[in-house]
Amino acid sequence: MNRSGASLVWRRTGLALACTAAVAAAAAVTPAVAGVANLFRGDLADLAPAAAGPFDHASAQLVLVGHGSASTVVLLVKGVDTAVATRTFGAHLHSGPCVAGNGPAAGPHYNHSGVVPPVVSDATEIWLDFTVDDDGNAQSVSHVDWVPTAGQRSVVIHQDRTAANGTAGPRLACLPVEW
Ligand SMILES: [Cu+2]
Repeated sequence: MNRSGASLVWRRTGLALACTAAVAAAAAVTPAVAGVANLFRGDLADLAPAAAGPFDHASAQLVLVGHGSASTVVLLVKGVDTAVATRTFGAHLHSGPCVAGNGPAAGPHYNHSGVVPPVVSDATEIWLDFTVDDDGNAQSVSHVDWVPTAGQRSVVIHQDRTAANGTAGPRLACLPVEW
């Protein structure tokens, strides 16, 4: 009887571990599960290597939180050249990968509208424009009522703030966002 009981406890523990592993695996492939957060961090890749730029020594982290069918996305940038303090830069989630020296590789903005041509706005795309402070740091938050699908994606930082039509000038740097 004791041995049977011990066996049952072991089995339950094993099941609990298996469940934990399954949840961790699900979190790695999709943020669509309520309360799941994906974190991406690292040095920014240079998309304009021909000239020195304000993000050449900067790093960033992106937190992508899926809650139900909505997402909250937080971008933190640090190490920006303080010569550009108070300036606002455009930043967006792009559908393609972050490849140093290759701005076009990031592709277009990730767009959720599902129509051609896409409806472009801060509700159909994840826009993360930020203003650099006196210490070379910046942060921004976007909230959308949908969840981006997994893939090799990136956050691209542009030279200008984002215009109403979604344009923001040349691509300066990017952060890989792949899950
Ligand atoms: Cu962009």
